Amino acid sequence: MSETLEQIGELLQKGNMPEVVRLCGVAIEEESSASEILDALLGGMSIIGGKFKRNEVFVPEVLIAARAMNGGLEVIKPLLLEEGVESIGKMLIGTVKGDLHDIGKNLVGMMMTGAGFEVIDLGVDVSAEKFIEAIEEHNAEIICMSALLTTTMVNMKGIIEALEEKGIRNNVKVMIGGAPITDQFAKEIGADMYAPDAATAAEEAKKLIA
Ligand code: B1M
Repeated sequence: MSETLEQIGELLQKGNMPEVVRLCGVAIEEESSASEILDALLGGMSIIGGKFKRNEVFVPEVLIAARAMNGGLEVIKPLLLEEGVESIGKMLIGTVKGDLHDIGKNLVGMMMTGAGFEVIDLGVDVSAEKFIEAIEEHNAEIICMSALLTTTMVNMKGIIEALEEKGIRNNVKVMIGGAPITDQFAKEIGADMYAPDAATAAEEAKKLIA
């Protein structure tokens, strides 16, 4: 790993967003690939995640690290996206009600855009009502839900039930993901697809609408 990539991981852990953003630009100039820079960002975030779990750092530190991560992602976004790709389908993406984690969701959105989807990002804390309104407004073919908390993953089931009650469940494919989500859980709640990471999500989404 280059010195710049190492520094990116270290500065991300310190939550130094301006430097992470600057060094992502330097790494691009040094011809590091988008996936190498992404690995450096994710590596730093994973160390923070471990420290958070062990109570060595707390919410404020994690929050500023997350801001630095999102800043870095914005810099490499153009590299992750293929240029001039025609839309192959319309997709909604959001983190479910009660959940504010958006880094994984943003990454999935970028990979989906790169795969050729028109992605409408509903943000975080998205209710069933908001998903339904957006499906109707945008005539979306796929909805992608993200959840990072064991307490919010259950809300995915509620959203699928709301689609059924509204009579539109068969109009859309439902994909889910996030750290606590498993294939088994996806089957239990009646989702069409579970993806463990952003790259797989994009591959599976293409298959879903093929
Ligand atoms: Co939170 N947090 N957090 N947090 N946080 C976790 C998730 C936790 C595992 C940490 C821990 O204790 N070890 C834990 C959850 C425990 C549990 O539920 N079992 C936790 C907790 C407890 C909390 C709070 C409750 C803490 C508190 O307040 N006491 C609180 C909840 C707030 C809320 O949401 N209501 C909270 C708050 C926060 C911050 C705000 C500080 C911050 C989020 C900032 C932000 O997102 N803008 C934060 C962070 C950053 C984390 C950790 C450290 C990192 C998450 C992350 O971004 N990872 C996390 C620990 C960890 O995961 N190791 C943790 C990087 C990201 C790229 O991975 O999101 O998993 P991930 O996405 C992956 C895949 O999951 C997949 O693709 C991505 C990779 O390619 N994927 C999908 C994700 N969504 C998908 C959707 C798809 C497909 C794939 O659709 C098809």
